[in-house]
Amino acid sequence: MGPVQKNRTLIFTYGTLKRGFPNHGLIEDLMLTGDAIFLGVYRTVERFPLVCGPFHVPFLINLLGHGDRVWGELYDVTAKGLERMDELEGTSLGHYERLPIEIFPAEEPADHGIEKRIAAAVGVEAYYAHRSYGEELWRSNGEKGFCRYSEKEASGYVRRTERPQNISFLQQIQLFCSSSSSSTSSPVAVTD
Ligand code: PCA
Repeated sequence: MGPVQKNRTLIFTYGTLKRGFPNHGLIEDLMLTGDAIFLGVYRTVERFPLVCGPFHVPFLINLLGHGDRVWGELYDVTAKGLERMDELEGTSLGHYERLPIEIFPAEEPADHGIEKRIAAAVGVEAYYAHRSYGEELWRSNGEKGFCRYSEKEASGYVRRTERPQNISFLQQIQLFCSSSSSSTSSPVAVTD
């Protein structure tokens, strides 16, 4: 293992980026060039809602104290790796927002230099549901979450390329929220 480098960010992944899940290919690509390093299985110190939205896409919601301590995987990524991940998560489009999170090792860390890596990193961050819809998404899931995005949750996942192209991701989220919450009126029609 080479020296711990600066300008790296630790990313806690909890959804489709994890090993065995549909977007892990991106991390695999990044690992080939040293732009991502797997550090181990971690859990959040605090409880957070973890829910599924449209297409079984997982969302961690920034509502501390609700839900469970969430399980995920920690990666050390370079600036280049981070850029690719931000792009996938649509941070500039308001899909997810990358914010700090506190975590602890749930298993023996994969990397023994972990303390040094944590010290050298800019911070540990995760991709949360954007604040513009996070709370609403939590409510429309009946305020029920899970502690781990597992095969069961992921089994209905629809890849971006296979989703309807005539409606944006944020519109899909709105549609999901309005059709699954009992308190609101009928869902918005998305016909042309
Ligand atoms: N990808 C990111 C955020 C949600 C998702 O599916 C992750 O796995 O952490």
